[in-house]
Amino acid sequence: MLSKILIANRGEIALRVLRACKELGISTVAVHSTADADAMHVRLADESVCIGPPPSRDSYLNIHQIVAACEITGADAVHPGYGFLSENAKFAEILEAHGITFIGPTAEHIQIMGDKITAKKTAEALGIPVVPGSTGEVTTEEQASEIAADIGYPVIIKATAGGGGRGMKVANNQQELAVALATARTEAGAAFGNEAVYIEKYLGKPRHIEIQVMGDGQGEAVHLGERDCSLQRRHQKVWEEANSPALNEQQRHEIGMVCANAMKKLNYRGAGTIEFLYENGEFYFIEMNTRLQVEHPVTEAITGIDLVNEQIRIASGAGLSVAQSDVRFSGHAIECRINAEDAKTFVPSPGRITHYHPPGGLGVRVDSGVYHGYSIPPYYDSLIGKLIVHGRTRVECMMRLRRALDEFVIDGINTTIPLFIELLDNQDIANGDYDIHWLEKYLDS
Ligand code: MV4
Repeated sequence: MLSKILIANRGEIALRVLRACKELGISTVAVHSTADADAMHVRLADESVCIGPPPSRDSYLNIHQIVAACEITGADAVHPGYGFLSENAKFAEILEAHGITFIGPTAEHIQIMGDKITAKKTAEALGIPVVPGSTGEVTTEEQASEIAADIGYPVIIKATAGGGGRGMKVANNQQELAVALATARTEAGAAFGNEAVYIEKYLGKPRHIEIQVMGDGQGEAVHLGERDCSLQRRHQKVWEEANSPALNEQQRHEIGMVCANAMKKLNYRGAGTIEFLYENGEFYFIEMNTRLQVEHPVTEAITGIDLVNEQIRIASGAGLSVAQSDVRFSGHAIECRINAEDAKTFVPSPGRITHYHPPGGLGVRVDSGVYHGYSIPPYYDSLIGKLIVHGRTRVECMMRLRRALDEFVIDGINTTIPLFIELLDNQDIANGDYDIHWLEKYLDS
């Protein structure tokens, strides 16, 4: 087993990882910027190292400072959390070169999935269903219109270096295609330093459904079911749930096994998420994330499996604690992302929390690094916590969620809590009847 883990992250996820380490009897090292000296994970860690000033590029993204902190403290592994350096292949490579274990997949797998064209080709070769479209980069208008005529309009042009919604253009017909291609290429070049784009059939009203996978890097892999993350605003997830209201047991089993088998063939190591668009009963691969995700607790709630514990086990060579036949799905879970933002305008709201009282009780989990009197610094993402509620049925889960939201007190700043209370009164939400555009349409009206 690993003996000392450096947590290369901040906020609620740093605390989440710290908790898993403590339960395994592994020592922890927190690294933090000067803005995060008072953070809860820094207080609870066995050791802490200040790695720089507030801007992320000078602290949480500073590879040299993090490697130095490993050397100083004698950490033998790094957990990157999500965001920051979690999907940086160079970081994984540098750590391994220093004899430090990166708690995650190989640098090669991070690289493959980071390039969306290569990811899609790889997924297809592994037997995962993909969105119809170009098999590689598209450079000329002639190439583009030939493929578009073949798959039919509307089409979407995406940057291979993009992902997460950045650098996409829709063309509804041949006339729009040339401009869409040219602007997509120019914007991709400017944003990512890589002009390469590809074309797909544009799906009009899909759901975003993702499959959680875990592999041991030795040919064993399991799937842990799906999460429905269709409720998004500007490509930021707002509410995630498992199971998806759209799937039955048979569909869950089928797509889950496709993903687990693909990860076995790939010798995938660690936690991963295979993202699909789901429309008219069909799954279409779009991307794979090679990290732990923000919404992993909903999977933990319905499976009882501690994903961070598994990540650490795998990184230390102990393999998975479960086989596929051990994985059972029980009940329903919903996660609400609590952001320090105005619930109507989404304007960030950093500042001091003058009163803090989190909800509790059966089936209620709060993952957050904030506390009474804590000041949220203005430099980072506005996610300050997550409320995860579990119930035997979706109805019970939603009743419990309403109760937990009513109990939750966070004074002194604005949060997105009122939005969730409002959503619970909506009939489409109650019915699970929503797609990726539902929330933005709702907020516009
Ligand atoms: C699409 C699509 C429709 N058709 N691809 C946006 C984020 C990136 N991961 C993929 N995205 C999309 N890809 C095809 N072929 C619509 C979106 C999309 C979206 C996807 C998931 C969740 C929210 C979304 C909001 C707008 C567009």
